Amino acid sequence: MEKRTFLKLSGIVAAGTMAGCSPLKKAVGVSTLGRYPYTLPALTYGFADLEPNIDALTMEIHHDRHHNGYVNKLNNALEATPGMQTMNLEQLLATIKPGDSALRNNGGGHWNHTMFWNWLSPKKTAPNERLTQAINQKWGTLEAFKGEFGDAAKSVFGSGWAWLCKDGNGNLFITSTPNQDNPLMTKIIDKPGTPILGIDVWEHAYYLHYQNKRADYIGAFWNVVNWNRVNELFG
Ligand code: MN3
Repeated sequence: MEKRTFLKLSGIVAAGTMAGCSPLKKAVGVSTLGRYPYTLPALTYGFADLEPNIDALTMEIHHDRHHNGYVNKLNNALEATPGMQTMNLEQLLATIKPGDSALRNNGGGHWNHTMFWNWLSPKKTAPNERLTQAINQKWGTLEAFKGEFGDAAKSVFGSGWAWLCKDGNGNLFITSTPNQDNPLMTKIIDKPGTPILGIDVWEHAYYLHYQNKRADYIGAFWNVVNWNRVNELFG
């Protein structure tokens, strides 16, 4: 991982840990990723605030039940592996191996969802000049980038995520991972990187409103992307 980005992610973690209680309320981008024992971060907006793009009931179930489940199971898995309790979540994800199923599924689940809530916003935002330049350099236009990212999200077979990542040289690339894997799991996945945007394409993320129409959910996702957060992570 690029040092600058790693420090930035670690800084977020440190800020979350020091603030103690519900730091997600303070500012977009500040998370409670922290360390063991992990807690479910509060959303910075209401369940209904992303409607009609993402419906309130989906947001509520997704956050309160699915994400909460990953947090609880991650803490349970870490109870059994005390040697890993002192790592922060990014270190943990970089350490685990393919056979560490509970830590892989639930550590990934907690990281992915904490990031996901902050990649969404009811406010209209846009990529800044620096990010726009990088996107144009790689894909030609923002629309072309969205097309390729959308194709990656559509072609995840079953459950998983699509990502816009930065590699070690700061170059952008699109990738996807199955289940709750993510590009920080350097010992597990083929194409490691630092995610600066991700979309959850598990059916639980969209099925109530969109049923089998994953492409419509992906289209609507762009209406609620928090580009301020993506700009910040791009650096
Ligand atoms: Mn999910």
